[in-house]
Amino acid sequence: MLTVHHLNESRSQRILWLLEELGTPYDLKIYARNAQTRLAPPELAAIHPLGKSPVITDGDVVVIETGAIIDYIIRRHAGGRLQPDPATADYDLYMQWLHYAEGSAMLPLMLNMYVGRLKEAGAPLHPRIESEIANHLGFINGALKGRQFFVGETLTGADIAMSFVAEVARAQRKLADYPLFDAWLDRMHARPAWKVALEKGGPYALGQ
Ligand SMILES: N[C@@H](CCC(=O)N[C@@H](CS)C(=O)NCC(=O)O)C(=O)O
Repeated sequence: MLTVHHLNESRSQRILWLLEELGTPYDLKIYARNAQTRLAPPELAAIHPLGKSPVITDGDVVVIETGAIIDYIIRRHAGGRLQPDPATADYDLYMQWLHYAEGSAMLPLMLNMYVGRLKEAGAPLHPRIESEIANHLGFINGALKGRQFFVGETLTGADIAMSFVAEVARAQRKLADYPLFDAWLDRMHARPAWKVALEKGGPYALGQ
């Protein structure tokens, strides 16, 4: 049985959403962040030495990293549902979004969060951080022109991977200038599986 080791208010919410969309059975273990530091509790490091979430276990197999987990679940537990046919160009685009979400898009948003904690001391870094955020959100918004989903005509793991980017951008009040990405997030929030995943994993409260 697949087990999702879920940290409250975190990226692992995406994995719950994926599993609810697929209707794949899973066990859920919830870990609570330290209220002061927001770090994961030490019990998570017993699952994987990084002590981060998401992490899944499947028998003896331990998988970390959102994109790899989405790929693993879709290949091993879903018969390839929620991804394009690997022989198609859509699959190449799908892989791009799966890697891009954490590999590129999250970096300036995370920098904004951490540098924001420096208050005035961080001021010299903000112009560069803001221009990088605008670069990425502009690219993402443009990619959604004329589309309901990131790839093809239906939901894929790419939408699931990209959801945390949208959540954090919205929490940082960055989405107003990117209406296609903003509206896409509203559409994802309206999905029944999203709502079930939120009930199980608990709401996001990602303010800085
Ligand atoms: N790129 C990784 C990031 C994992 C990550 O940093 N997770 C955060 C939650 S959003 C975490 O576990 N933070 C708690 C900690 O660092 O102690 C992924 O997407 O899986």
